[in-house]
Amino acid sequence: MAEIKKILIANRGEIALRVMRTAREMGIATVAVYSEADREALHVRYADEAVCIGPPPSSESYLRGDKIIEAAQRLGAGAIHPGYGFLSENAAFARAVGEAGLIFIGPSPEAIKTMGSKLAAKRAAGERNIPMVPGTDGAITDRAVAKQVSEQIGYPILIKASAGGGGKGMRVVEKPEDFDEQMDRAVSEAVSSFGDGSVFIEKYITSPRHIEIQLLGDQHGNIIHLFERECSVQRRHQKVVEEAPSSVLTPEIREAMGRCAVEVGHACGYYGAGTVEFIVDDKLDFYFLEMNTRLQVEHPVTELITGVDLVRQMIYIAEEKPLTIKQEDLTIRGHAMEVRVYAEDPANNFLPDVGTLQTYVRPQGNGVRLDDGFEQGMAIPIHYDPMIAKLITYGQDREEAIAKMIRAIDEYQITGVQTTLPFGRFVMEHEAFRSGQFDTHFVSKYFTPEKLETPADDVHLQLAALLSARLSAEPARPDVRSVNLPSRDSKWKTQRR
Ligand code: MV4
Repeated sequence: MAEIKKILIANRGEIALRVMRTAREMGIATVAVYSEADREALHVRYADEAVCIGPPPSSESYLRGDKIIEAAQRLGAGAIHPGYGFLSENAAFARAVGEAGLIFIGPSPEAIKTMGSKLAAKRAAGERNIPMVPGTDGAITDRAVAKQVSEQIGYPILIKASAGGGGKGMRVVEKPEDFDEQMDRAVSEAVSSFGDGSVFIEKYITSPRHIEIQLLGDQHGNIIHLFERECSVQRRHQKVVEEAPSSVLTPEIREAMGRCAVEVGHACGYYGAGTVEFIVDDKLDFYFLEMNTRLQVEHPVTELITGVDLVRQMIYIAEEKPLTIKQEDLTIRGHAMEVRVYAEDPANNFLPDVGTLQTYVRPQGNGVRLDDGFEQGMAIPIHYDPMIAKLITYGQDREEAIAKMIRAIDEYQITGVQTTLPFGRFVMEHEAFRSGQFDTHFVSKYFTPEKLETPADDVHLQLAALLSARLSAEPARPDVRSVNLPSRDSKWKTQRR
């Protein structure tokens, strides 16, 4: 068994901080790496030591595995945690870390590689009786055969790139006449995006829910699941709201999905934290889609309903310790909700809106967790993902988690950049969301910018009221309440710059 005493975190922003916090709780020293754009970043300040690894572009910094490994060796960090994104699902990096005599806090390079190919993942799962969407067994080599298979499956069908991810390289074909055109597009997109033109066909499930199962596996062959997360509310394959548990699963289906997910894990000798992604149709039939071999953005909702610190478990697993959590000991307690806060303008087609956080006041209180990486006055760099924070709430049940989310969104004050907070509030207030009757089309079906409460007039009225109150008031008596806390019907959540 290898004891980890110092971890280098090969990431930035909220996830770098998230990992460092657990490391610190465990008495493990932390090393941050950062680009020239992140000199002042919180993850750099929080870490025990920090190393600049290059210019702002990711390709010259956070994606430079060689520099990161060298930094770990130089500072005596025995292990590297990759977070999500960047190098987290790069099998060559995981291998290089091991070859440098360091511990990669994550799965084996082989498991990363297998699951990085959707076809290889389906092949591995296919040997274990996991339900899968009807489709071709392997990559399409003969177009005539592929067309025939599509007729058998029944239109609409979906062409997917084996190397694809995040919805890239996916093409819906509604009718046989469109087959050739869409196939050409899918292949050329797969080649240009992934350098691999392998595509396969599946029946298109028209209104699915996206439900994923969290796994933990140790290096001794034990794998457990930590129930599901529902991630159906997404926009152009970018998740916006996640929750646990899902409001549609019955205990029986939950258990069946959990067992299937564990089987998928065994199929590739999985260890570390991983997520098995399913789609669920309107009859609650579920189908395995793919596996993500990293800690996911939305992992906190699982932590809140299970009480398990997933990062702590990842570190134990990397130290070759056997899992001490037994499947039968795990239960779901309460309900957790997560809203991703992006520096994007939901009133303007979610255009990225970088700038400086002029005001940044965090929500607090019972049942609120905020994972972020910024402070008031900081600029959001243009070089990286525009996610500012994850706002997570926990309640005894779904209604309570939603109520806390709305309250927390209203307390959260951000000015200087537009954010997706008003959009998160729109989702929380929507009848389809509240009733649990939604699928992956929720956003395109229900959202238009006019749905946002953007009473610019109200803001002006409020400012005018505030100003006149100030002007007529006795010489500056600090009135903390009017400055920092929203009134019940405050509309400052949608405040414009
Ligand atoms: C599907 C599907 C319908 N039928 N596969 C999108 C991303 C990738 N992980 C898989 N995706 C889908 N695969 C079949 N056979 C619909 C989607 C899909 C989707 C899935 C999960 C969450 C959001 C989605 C949005 C659009 C399409």
